Amino acid sequence: MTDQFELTEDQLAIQEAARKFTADRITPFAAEWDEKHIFPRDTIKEAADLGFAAIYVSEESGGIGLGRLEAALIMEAMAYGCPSTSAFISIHNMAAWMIDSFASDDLKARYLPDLVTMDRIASYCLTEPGSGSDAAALKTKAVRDSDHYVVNGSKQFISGAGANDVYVTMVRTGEDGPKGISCLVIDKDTPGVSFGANEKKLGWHSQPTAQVIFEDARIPVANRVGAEGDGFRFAMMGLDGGRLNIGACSLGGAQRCLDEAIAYTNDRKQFGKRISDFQNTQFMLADMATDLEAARALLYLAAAKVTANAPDKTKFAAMAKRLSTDSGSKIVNDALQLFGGYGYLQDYPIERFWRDLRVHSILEGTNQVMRMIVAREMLRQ
Ligand code: FAD
Ligand code: 2MC
Repeated sequence: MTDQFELTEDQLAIQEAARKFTADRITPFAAEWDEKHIFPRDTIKEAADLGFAAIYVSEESGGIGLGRLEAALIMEAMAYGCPSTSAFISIHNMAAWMIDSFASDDLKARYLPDLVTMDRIASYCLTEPGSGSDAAALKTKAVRDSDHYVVNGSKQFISGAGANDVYVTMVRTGEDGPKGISCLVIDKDTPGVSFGANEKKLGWHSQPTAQVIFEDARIPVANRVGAEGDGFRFAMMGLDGGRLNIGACSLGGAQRCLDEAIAYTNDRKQFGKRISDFQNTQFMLADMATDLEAARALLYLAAAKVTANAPDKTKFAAMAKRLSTDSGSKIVNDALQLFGGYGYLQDYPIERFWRDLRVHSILEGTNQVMRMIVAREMLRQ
């Protein structure tokens, strides 16, 4: 091991702070949030007090101005307690970063102070009922009327919809395809903005998911982020970081289940022996640990590339999201197997992690789309 592959003292300190916050404020409560579908707004606000709502928002705008590796460390640590809550905070970070990076000074001044403290929480709205993977086919229309846009359409599967205060929304202001898309910051209480019913989901119970519906909603032109036609690029750049964080949430969840599996198999006896004495158990634990370290190494590398704005950052973020989320789910599934029937019960945390991590292979771009991004870039070279 050389220094080249070690975290710095600052990175270890931020990781330790996130682990302590998780142990004190997330892990003891996560099962109840899941079971009772509690959205832990107070805990999320406490995370913001540590800077975790604006990890890569600049210090000038009130954020803590860290890089994507630090963000991944924080998300991974919080996911050790609750992947759903960690991912929810990640989405807010993505939306806040888009405003900080691309919005006018006026828009930043109006929104960022409350977003960095999470006095207001932001959603990211790209997906529509008719456009999921093919995001550039979105149809929500924003028609210019003097100094406003009149917005009509709907967004599907929006994390935080109905609970959150601010909606960073991709809309069509021009031609078909990616170049006709713009990005608007939309307030919850705007007349013409409403929300669908809270979706009933397999996991991610600590946060609501719903449609956002726009019916002649009048949004000031001053709430546009960047120029007309820039929205798709901004949305994709946001997702480069979001995908790292989702991957990190899978790593954190998988680490937790691996640790639980080690403890359980050391304790549980069958055939007069500890389960961990069977070679099958040892080989499974060894493979789980190996796959986790491999995924973590790729994710940390990809995070460093996104921070450095490396030319191959999008490809690496897609590779890392794909590997971390697929490996994470496999590790949790293997942990569940090692728990036998008890893994299937809510008495132990494994089944919650199994449910929470499953969606990471679907959202922020399915793992098929991740392969498409990687292959496209490989074949272009
Ligand atoms: P589809 O695009 O219809 O895909 C269906 C299947 O076809 C998938 O397996 C897909 O991989 C495959 N497929 C599609 N195209 C191809 C292709 N070219 N090649 C090979 N296979 C292909 N979106 C937001 O904008 N904001 C959010 O906050 C948000 N939160 C979410 C929270 C949850 C709990 C969920 C479930 C989703 C959320 N999403 C959000 C939406 C999410 O990003 C989409 O579900 C995802 O991008 C896939 O879109 P889709 O569901 O329409 O599936
Ligand atoms: N960074 C900067 N620019 C990018 C980019 C990136 N990562 N990705 C694409 N672009 C640019 C690209 O360069 C091009 O611009 P130009 O023509 O000037 O070169 C433009 O955007 C269009 O890109 P493509 O030609 O690649 O667009 P296409 O429509 O073929 O496919 C695809 C893009 C499939 C990668 C995109 O639609 C995608 O990522 N789909 C998945 C959708 C998704 O991830 N949804 C997640 C919703 S959020 C969520 O789930 C949450 C839980 C929050």
